[in-house]
Amino acid sequence: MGHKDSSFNVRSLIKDHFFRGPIEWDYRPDIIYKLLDLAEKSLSRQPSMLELRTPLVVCGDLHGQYQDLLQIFQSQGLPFQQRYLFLGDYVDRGTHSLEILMLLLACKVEYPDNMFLLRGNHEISSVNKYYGFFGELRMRFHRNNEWDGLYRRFCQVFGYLPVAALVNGTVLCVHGGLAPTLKSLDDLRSIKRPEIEPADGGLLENILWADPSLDCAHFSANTDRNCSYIYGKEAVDEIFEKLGISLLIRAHQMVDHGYEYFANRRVVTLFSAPGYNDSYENLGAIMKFTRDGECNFYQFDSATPVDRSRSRFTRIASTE
Ligand SMILES: [Mn+2]
Repeated sequence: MGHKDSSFNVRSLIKDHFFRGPIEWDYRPDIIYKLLDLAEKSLSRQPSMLELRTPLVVCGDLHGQYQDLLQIFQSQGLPFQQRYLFLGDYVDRGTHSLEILMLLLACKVEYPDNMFLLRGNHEISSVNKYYGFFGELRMRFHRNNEWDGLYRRFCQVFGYLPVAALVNGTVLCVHGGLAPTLKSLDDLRSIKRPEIEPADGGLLENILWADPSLDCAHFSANTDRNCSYIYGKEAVDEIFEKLGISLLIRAHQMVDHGYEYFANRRVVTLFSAPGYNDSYENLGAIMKFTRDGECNFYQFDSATPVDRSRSRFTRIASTE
């Protein structure tokens, strides 16, 4: 990683990130481009809908909170000893989207069967241009206008992120949730990548942006997001039947306790950015599946540089 070192070794990049802890890295653009090339190859080798088995740790939105990502790895195990699925929204809002992407993409390249990264609605150029990531790159790579090319390359690679994961054949994971045009798992399997800017009203856009809601029984326009749908309990029951699934794990919304159930515990929202955006006092949570498919939630407080002693993980009651 040193400036005099022209070689690039993914494993030492990962090791350095874990060894040095929550610091800001002075990445060389050529190293970023090399990692993005490797990550794009790795991501494009895997299908649009991943099919995974437990054990597995599932994590929700990170939003640039790099220290909280490190907390997750420290408490749950490094990615060579533990399998992870992230539900997207790596970038924007927080200050260190770049560190999160570098570490997670490096882990994807080095441990392709232990690191799985779904796409969130913030891994879209028309979103992350305005909510932090673009500005972070512009500020950090203002010399020689390097930020422009880097930003465009990141957005291309985002287009290769898978969009859904099916765990143990019955647990569906997707960033936002359900859509009225989702009729079978094959609809998810056949989403073509790269779709760098998801088409208006298309299935990809809908599942990246959807929210569960008590305000409708079935589906209704998602007026808070200005696109996609809100889905109610009847929509959940109907689509679960069609897809043959028993649980939907999604992220996309800040919830006070880091996780929150909906529709008789058939849907769970998972959010892994505690103290979100420096403006909320929410906890973060992750969901850990044992080999047998049993799951527990772990909640954690934010790891701010001011008071890192607050960092802690609490195991809470298992799901039924
Ligand atoms: Mn989101």
